[in-house]
Amino acid sequence: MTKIEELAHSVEIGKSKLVPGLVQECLDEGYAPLEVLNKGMIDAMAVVGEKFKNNEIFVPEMLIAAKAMKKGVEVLKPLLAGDKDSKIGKMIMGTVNGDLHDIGKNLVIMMIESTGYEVIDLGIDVPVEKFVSTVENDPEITVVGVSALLTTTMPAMRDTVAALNASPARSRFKIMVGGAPITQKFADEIGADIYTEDAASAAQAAKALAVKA
Ligand code: B1M
Repeated sequence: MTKIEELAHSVEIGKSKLVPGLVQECLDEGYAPLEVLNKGMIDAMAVVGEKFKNNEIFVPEMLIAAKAMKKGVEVLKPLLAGDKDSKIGKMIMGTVNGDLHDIGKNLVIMMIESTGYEVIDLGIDVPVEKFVSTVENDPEITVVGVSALLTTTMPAMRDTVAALNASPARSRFKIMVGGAPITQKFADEIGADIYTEDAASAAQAAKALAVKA
């Protein structure tokens, strides 16, 4: 088993104590930080999801795998976040009402921060009103990021985007959406400005917005 396979296996089975050391060992062996993230952790979470779907594991196992991944991400964070340029913008980001998934959102925040944005993390299970009041009360905010991981919380994303679209402050911010069940078609349908598939493309899109502004 290669070191990165060992890492992926440890994430899958939720070995929180082993994972940070294995991430470091992968880096020491010359794996690039993004490769460690993608092959050693994100792919492992996909396996976890598959096993959950097939009733081979249950919510507690999914939770401990998530905790293990978070520990690993902490080691990678300084490497992936890079040196921040001067501040290029300010945005908020949250996972929609009813949805507790935050690993993807946190990665998106980390990558966007690396471009120079100040990102206010609204957290998980964020009520529609919280997105709206936060952006309305801070004129510096030019982007609102909305994440959803469940097909059952896609309606909450629709509601959030609808409320943001109805805001009197709408002309000064863009709405970015993403998350595993979200598609460009859905983003267009609900009136979001930007859909991106992963953290790296979300960061590119946010940076492009700041350049245009
Ligand atoms: Co949940 N869960 N979960 N879960 N969980 C999924 C999402 C699921 C696909 C598993 C499965 O069945 N195969 C499934 C959803 C099925 C569906 O909706 N069709 C599911 C389910 C069913 C559930 C529960 C309902 C289970 C239950 O209780 N019966 C429950 C719901 C709780 C709730 O939210 N109300 C639940 C609970 C949990 C845990 C709490 C145990 C845990 C989350 C812990 C945490 O996040 N702190 C958990 C986990 C870990 C998963 C899986 C295994 C992994 C998710 C993850 O972190 N992936 C997941 C299976 C899977 O994803 N294949 C699953 C890694 C992460 C890096 O990817 O989040 O997709 P992701 O983020 C990506 C992109 O989506 C994108 O960029 C990120 C980085 O590249 N992205 C954006 C995300 N947000 C973005 C925003 C953007 C742009 C891009 O712009 C703003």
